[in-house]
Amino acid sequence: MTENRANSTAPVTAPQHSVEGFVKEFLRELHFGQGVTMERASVNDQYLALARTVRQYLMARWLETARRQREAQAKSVAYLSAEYLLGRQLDNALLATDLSEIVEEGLASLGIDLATLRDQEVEPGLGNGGLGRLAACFIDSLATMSVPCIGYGIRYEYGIFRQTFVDGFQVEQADSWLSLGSPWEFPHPEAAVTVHFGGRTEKYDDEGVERTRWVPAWDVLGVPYNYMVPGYRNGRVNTLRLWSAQATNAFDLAIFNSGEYVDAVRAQTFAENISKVLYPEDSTPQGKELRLQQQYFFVACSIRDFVDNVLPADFDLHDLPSRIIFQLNDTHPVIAVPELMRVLVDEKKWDWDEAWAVTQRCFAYTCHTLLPEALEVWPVELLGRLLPRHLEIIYRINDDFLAQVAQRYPGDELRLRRMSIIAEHPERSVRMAFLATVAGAKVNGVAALHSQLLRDKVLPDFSEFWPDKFTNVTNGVTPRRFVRLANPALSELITDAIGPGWLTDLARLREMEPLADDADFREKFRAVKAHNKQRLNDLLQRRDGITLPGDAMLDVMVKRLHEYKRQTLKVLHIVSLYERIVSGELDPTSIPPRVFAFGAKAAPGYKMAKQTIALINHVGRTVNQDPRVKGALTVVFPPNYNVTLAETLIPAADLSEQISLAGKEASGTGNMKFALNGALTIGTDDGANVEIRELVGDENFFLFGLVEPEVDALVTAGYRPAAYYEENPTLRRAIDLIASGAFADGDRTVFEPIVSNLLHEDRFLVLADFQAYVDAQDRVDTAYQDTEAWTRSAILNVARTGFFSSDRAMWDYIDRIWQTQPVVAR
Ligand code: CRA
Repeated sequence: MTENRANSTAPVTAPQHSVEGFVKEFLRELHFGQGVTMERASVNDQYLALARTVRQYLMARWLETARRQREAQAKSVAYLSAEYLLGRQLDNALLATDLSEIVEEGLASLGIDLATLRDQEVEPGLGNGGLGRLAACFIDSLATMSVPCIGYGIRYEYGIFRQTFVDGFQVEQADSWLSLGSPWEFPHPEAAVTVHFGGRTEKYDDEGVERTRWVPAWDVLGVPYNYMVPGYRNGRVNTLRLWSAQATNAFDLAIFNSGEYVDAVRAQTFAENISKVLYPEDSTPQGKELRLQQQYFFVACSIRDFVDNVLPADFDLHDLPSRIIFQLNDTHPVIAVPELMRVLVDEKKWDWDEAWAVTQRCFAYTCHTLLPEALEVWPVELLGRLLPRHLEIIYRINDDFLAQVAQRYPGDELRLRRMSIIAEHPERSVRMAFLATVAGAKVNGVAALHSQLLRDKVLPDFSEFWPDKFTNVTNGVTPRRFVRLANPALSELITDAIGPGWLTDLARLREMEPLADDADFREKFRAVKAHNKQRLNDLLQRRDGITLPGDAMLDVMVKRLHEYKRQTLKVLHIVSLYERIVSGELDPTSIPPRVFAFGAKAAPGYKMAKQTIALINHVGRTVNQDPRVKGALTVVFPPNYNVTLAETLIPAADLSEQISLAGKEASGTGNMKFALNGALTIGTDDGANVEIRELVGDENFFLFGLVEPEVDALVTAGYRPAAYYEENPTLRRAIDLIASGAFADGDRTVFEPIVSNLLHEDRFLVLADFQAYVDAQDRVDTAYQDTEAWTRSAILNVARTGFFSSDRAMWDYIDRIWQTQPVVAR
């Protein structure tokens, strides 16, 4: 071995873990990476240099993790998700490397304020809401648990839109999160993968065996961008690999050769459109062709990557299930199933049955919804045009599956039609959830109630056919980001009380339970809340010019705007309080002052949701300006709710609003974040609320509303919302006030669609639950006035909700679905 070669295998080492070590590297990054001097450096230069410096501390661990992984040949989880709602990276990296203090001190010695640089980071908003944030929590947990995982997804050039308000109405702006530089990503253009689309299939004779090949019409390149996923102080750094679409040379050349230079450049844009923008619909897919292109694009790249690059060159693919489990995050990546079949049958020339046996063991499917409109279906016409070979494979999978069903239930035609992966009406289409269920080794829902309803209501024939395939894993959230980083004051209080072990073993929060009865501790707990409210106030002032009244209950509803989540019910409550005060029925000094805080984005094409946003803003404007309710009721709605805002808003909350119609919210994860940060929940018997209430106890939770079987019965019997309006004067006066135009400068037309929807349709039973909700809110008011008892409940919420750590969720996946093992350092 030559001298040079020997050097090239020298271990990669991190910069010194000291203030001097950090400052030296930081200045080097500033000078040689950014090409500026300290005197000339902008805040952005400083931020980029800082990010690159912190990255260096993780690099050795990252390379070492990859080496260890190759050596151990352990089974990996490949998490396939169209969304990762990561949130800011800098703080998380500082926490993982335990560098916060060093960096703060080092920067201060150079006259730089760490907080200012933190604020410079634009969060990667590559997801819509719960599903994308869940994926981000899961990869954080797996890294922290030393479980091999590679996250696969799409590097959208534009993430979730930036929301602004114009006259109270939502206006969307493009989220160009990459425009100031992207120091956390590592592009590898040399490792690009080709993905095919369109064309036709043809049969050919392969030494006496008839085979099929796909003759595609066009290609794009998938360029991998790697991101570090650091475990919490355990020396492990997993990888998130997001794919970016680029035009292939061949694609360009064909057009270049025809002399159409400008068209060729335009064609490039066509290919690159695939990863251009995240679809902004949260659980209501629009069935757009480009979306199917996105889905196929990223799973084709990911399977190719795993088979060709992650596995050793001589790997026998028959052993694939011992090395990988592809976890399908909802149906978005399900086209991976026919893609793996295509690779095995067409490219590797396996028999169908042999390929199917392996494929079936390589996939598992998580369903995240119960809403029928959220279950993806792709028209056969579209799928066949874009992916003709995959459509054939899906047909074959369906034929074989239906043959099995027919064998078990001879003559049951109706059942066959119900269970077919191909739906015939309203147009011939592929039911992706059925395909995922047929192919997946396991199918899970995301909360106990959801998994039950999934079996009983959404996929009953399938759960009868394969009872053992179905399981539950209740969602969780990462305590590193949502407690430690979001709530440093509470974290310190907890660590002082029970030591630091809770951060990686959240069930240990239980040890705090006795402290709920300790007056001294309660006092400290309240001081933490007050501090967090102050911090929120500072942020909102800086960000939006909003000032919160001091010393009010903070009642928060943050989540995507969707009718089933019932922001309208919350608005009706506020309007009703306002109306009762203004009409003299309610003495404003008899209730504790409240701030109602909202955060919500509406899908740009979702009219009712956008109207609701406008209604909240208009009600807010009226209420906040009216001297008769001043001090008692305040409404705030900061625009552009995102992970970064959540991190300051949630720790300040007293009351968490989780008021979806029972049976509609699969799980919720915001509900968990609030409870863990010491807010009490007012909620329906829905999603993970059920489990939160079981754990914290009825007396520490404000339950209201119809339960799922009651909802079902009411709808079946014929629900008539107007009856509630007619019979309940409080409700009637609130609705009438909205209808009168009182919140729209007298214009009765502006909110007419909301009013008439409530009175004549009300799909989500807002009016049916109104009185129960108002009564529960009265109980909240009473409870809040007993400060000591309220604090006790808040502490018990924290102490009893350790179950909702995403670490626990990951152990459940490992145990019930993946059968993987952590890989520990030797
Ligand atoms: N919209 C559910 O509605 C759930 C998350 C994560 C959702 C939430 O109740 O907490 O998933 N469903 O499991 C979804 O995206 C496609 O379906 C969500 O985020």
